[in-house]
Amino acid sequence: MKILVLNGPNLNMLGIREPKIYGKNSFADLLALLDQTAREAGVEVTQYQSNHEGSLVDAIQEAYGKYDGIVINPGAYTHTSVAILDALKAVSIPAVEVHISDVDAREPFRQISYAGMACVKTIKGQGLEGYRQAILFLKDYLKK
Ligand code: CA2
Repeated sequence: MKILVLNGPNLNMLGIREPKIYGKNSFADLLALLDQTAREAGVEVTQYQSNHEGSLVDAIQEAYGKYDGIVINPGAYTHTSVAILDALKAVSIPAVEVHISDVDAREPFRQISYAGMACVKTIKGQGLEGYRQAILFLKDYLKK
């Protein structure tokens, strides 16, 4: 089972600022957690981070026929990108949306998610642990 984890803009800056919102863990810690989860769950996990909307759209398109599931944290593009929503719909790969923070408890503009409209599940406010939950959920979902 092959899962693609996509991270959007600024997520590579994790741990550098705003620890009250995003926690103290770094992006390197997230990559380590993904590796550990992949080993434990017996699934293949590939991670890609980009600050560019089009690169994320390209990555989703390139996943077609190669990956069984997608975990996506589109960062700020969550709240703006119809292009990412359309790409997820186009490839029709089961996707889980992850947000480290509880977006529902923040500014009103963070309460709209375009990408989430094409996802089978959204996990928010669980910190980096949300990525682990998303991979385990997809493993189970894809088996059914
Ligand atoms: O909670 C999440 O995971 C978000 O997707 C994170 C995005 C934010 O725009 C979304 O509304 C919710 C931000 C990515 C990280 O931004 C940083 C900002 C300052 C320091 C480090 C990272």
